[in-house]
Order: sequence, then structure tokens, then C-alpha cells
Amino acid sequence: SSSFNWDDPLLLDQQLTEDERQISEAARAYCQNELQPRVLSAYREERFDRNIMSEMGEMGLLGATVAEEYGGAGLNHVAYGLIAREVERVDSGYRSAMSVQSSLVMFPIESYGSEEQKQKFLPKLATGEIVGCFGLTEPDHGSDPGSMITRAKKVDGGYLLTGQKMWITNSPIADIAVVWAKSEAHEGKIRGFIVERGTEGFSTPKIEGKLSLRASITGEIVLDEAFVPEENLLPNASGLSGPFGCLNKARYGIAWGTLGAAEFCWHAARQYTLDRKQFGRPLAANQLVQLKLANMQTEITLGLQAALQVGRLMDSGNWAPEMVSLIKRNNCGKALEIARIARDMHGGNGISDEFGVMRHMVNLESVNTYEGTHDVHALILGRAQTGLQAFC
Ligand code: TGC
Ligand code: FAD
Repeated sequence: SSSFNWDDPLLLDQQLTEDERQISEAARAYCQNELQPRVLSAYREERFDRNIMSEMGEMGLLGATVAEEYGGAGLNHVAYGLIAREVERVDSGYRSAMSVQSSLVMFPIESYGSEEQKQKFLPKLATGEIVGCFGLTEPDHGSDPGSMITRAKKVDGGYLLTGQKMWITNSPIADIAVVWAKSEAHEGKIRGFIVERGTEGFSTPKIEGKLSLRASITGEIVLDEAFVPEENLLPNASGLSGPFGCLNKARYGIAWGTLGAAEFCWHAARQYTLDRKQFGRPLAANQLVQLKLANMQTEITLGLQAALQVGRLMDSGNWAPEMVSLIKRNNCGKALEIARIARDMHGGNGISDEFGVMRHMVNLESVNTYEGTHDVHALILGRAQTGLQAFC
């Protein structure tokens, strides 16, 4: 028998390849050395530091799974997940910025784009020289994006886009936006358009006053007859499967990322209750406290194994979107619960931003909502096992 690692009970580390382990360690070093020291003030000031995109690009953390010929890192899905876990260990907002660039902007251009689009945009997105965003959600159409009203009207040489997108990560600083709209010239089907900054009729007002993901920048996309040339239409995506194809990748990354946040909260709660004495002994000596720590350890360990398994299945091409719904839903929900309990275990100190647990807790509220809410993923799983559609 071998000894028990309290912080890696089922030996996840040993299930990784040497390359995966090295990528994870390099990502952790960057995140702990460069991101962790900045997050407190960024969060207080509700500010996203644009340099982070260039730094991540330099580290090879953007477009991890994108082919090397387009500037990506050509890594597997497990490596991408490990990166998300390290970034979100610091803050879900930083992971959001990374996810959107990698899974929601680079992935669709690589998968659905023309050769010219790939060559024009991917290398610059990979280095962080340009930033992208993904516009699917609208003010009146969130869980039900199929009912979107944003329209593309065919004109000479391209399309005029009109509509509004809401709650768009990175939109105020984005150089390009992948916007999903119903195209009249394509039988009203949803198509993807690359809208470039500087386009007349395209603006991206910032959303202020967020109590969650304050170190990430979020905005709207307003399209008022914004002209998109024909060459910026994504040729190889038609219908909702286009945006959902991207969401599968991003949701998968979130399943790993949220457990990075949960690990931070668990480790913080363990250390805090070991250090803090009440009634003459460490809080960690109490049965109720140990029960909470054991629950955290169990949920995180199981969730990581599930994420690893889905990653391996993605890498072997043997996966289904419902698997991603299962781990996105479970891991977000469990991480949120763990963060809430860690906050409680810190007592009064838990509400101070200096301890980080409440920041993670309120961040995870957003993560539990975006990319398909916790309940929407339950309905996807319910449909998959009953054959009955419960959305409407
Ligand atoms: P439904 O009838 O289920 O499907 C319509 C078409 O889409 C296809 N499809 C998928 N394709 C690939 N992967 C998936 N996961 C897919 N799910 C569905 C499906 O095969 C069908 O294709 P076709 O060719 O037959 O037409 O569509 P529905 O309208 O009934 O959908 C219901 C529901 C609830 C499943 C769906 O609308 C949903 O998932 N809603 C959640 C919306 C969502 O996730 N929005 C995310 C916005 S982006 C974001 O939040 C980014 S945050 C990023 C960050 O900061 O990190
Ligand atoms: P609604 O769909 O109105 O849902 C409200 C509540 O109703 C939820 O609890 C939901 O579970 C429940 N509900 C909905 N339908 C049903 C049903 N049929 N049965 C039972 N319950 C139901 N979108 C993008 O396109 N790009 C981005 O980059 C992006 N970034 C985001 C960043 C942040 C910080 C946030 C908060 C959101 C972001 N989103 C983005 C939007 C996000 O994807 C949506 O908020 C999410 O899909 C939910 O949509 P909604 O907010 O309209 O909620």
C-alpha cells in the first residue's frame, strides 16, 4: 500500500502524463506568481488588466488546443483543463477571460472558419495581441438562445447586423467579436460573424456594478446596421450547433476550473481551522469541522476524476455533450457549495476580501449561471434519459 495524500487522495497527479504535469506546474507558477498578487486590488477596483491577455499569450495559455500552425499550443483537452484549474484557483474572472479567448473565439475560427480567417486572426489571438469575445446571449434570450432576435441582412459584399447582446465577457476590450445572428440569406438560420472593432454601428458598453467576477470585464454588444464583409462570415457553421459546439469546449474547461476555485477554498478552510483556536483548541479538532473538510475533499476528488475522464474521452473522440453537462453542472454546483461553507468556516474573517473565500463564492454564482445554468443542465440530462423535452 502507499501513503495517503490528503490533497490528492486518488492520485490524480499520477494519472497525468509527464507533459501534462509540466504544463500544469508551469501554469500554476505563472498564476501564483503573477495573478494571485494582483487579484485583490483588481477585484476591489472592478478592473481587468488587459496585460494579462498578453502574458497568458506569452505563456502559451491561450488556444491551448488550437493547432500549432495557427499559433496555438496544440495540447490535448486534459492539458487545457489543467490550465483552467490553475487559473481559476486564483479567480474565476481570469479563467473567464482565458476560456472565452480559447474556446469561444479561437475554437470557432479554427473549426468553422476559412483558411484566410484562421491565418488572419488565430496567431494574434494566441499571443494576446488581439482579444476576442463571444456574443450569443441577448437581454431577452439567455437560456433560450434559439429565440434570438439579432438579424443579419444581406447587402452588397456582406451583411448588416442589427441587435443587442448582453452579459458578454471581454466585450469592452475586444478587438473582434464572434456574433451569432439569424441570417435572412440563409433561411433564417443562426450563423457566426466576425465583427471587427472600428466597424460603424458596433459598440460595446461596459456593464458596471457587478458583485461577482469583478476582476473580469463584461459588457454589451450593440449592433446598429453594422456592416460585416462576406469574408467575415464563418462558412462552416449553421444553426445552433455552431455556438453549442463552442460551448461544449468552454463548459468542459469550467468543470476543471471551478474545482481549482474549490481547492483554494478547501485548502484555506483547512489551514484557517488548524490555525484558529476557540474553546482552547484548534477549530479543526471539532467533529463538525472535520466533517466539512471531508465533504470538500470528497467532492473535489470525485469531480476531478470525472473531469479527467471526460477530457480523456474528448481526446479519444469518444464523448457526448451530455457528459459535459453532467460535469459542468456538478462541479460548478459543488464548488459553489464548498465556497459557501469555507466562507462560513472563516467566521467574521470570511467576509473580508483579504481571505479570498467570499470572492470565490460570489464569482461562482456567475459561473453556476453562465454557459447554461445549473438547472438548464439538469434539463439537458433529464431529456437525455427520458426522451422528454422539459424546456417548454
Ligand atoms: P436543441 O433542440 O436542444 O438543439 C438545437 C440544435 O443544436 C444542437 N445542439 C448541440 N450541438 C452541439 N453541442 C451541444 N451541446 C448541443 N446542444 C444542442 C442540436 O443537435 C440541434 O441541432 P440541429 O442541427 O438538429 O438543429 O435546442 P433548444 O433550443 O431546445 O436548446 C435548449 C438548451 C436549453 C439545451 C440550450 O438552449 C442551452 O444549452 N441553453 C443554455 C444557453 C447557454 O449555455 N448560453 C451560454 C452563452 S455563452 C456564455 O455564457 C459564456 S460565459 C464565458 C465565460 O466568461 O467564461
Ligand atoms: P434566464 O434564462 O432568464 O434564467 C433565469 C432563471 O430561470 C435561471 O435560474 C434558469 O435556470 C431558469 N430557467 C430558464 N429556463 C428554464 C426552464 N425552461 N425551466 C426551468 N428553469 C428555467 N453570454 C454570452 O453569450 N457570452 C458571454 O461571454 C457571456 N458572459 C457572461 C458573463 C457573466 C458574468 C454572466 C453573468 C453571464 C454571461 N453570459 C454570456 C450570459 C449567460 O450565458 C446567461 O446569463 C445564461 O445563459 C442564463 O441566461 P439568463 O441570464 O438570460 O437567465
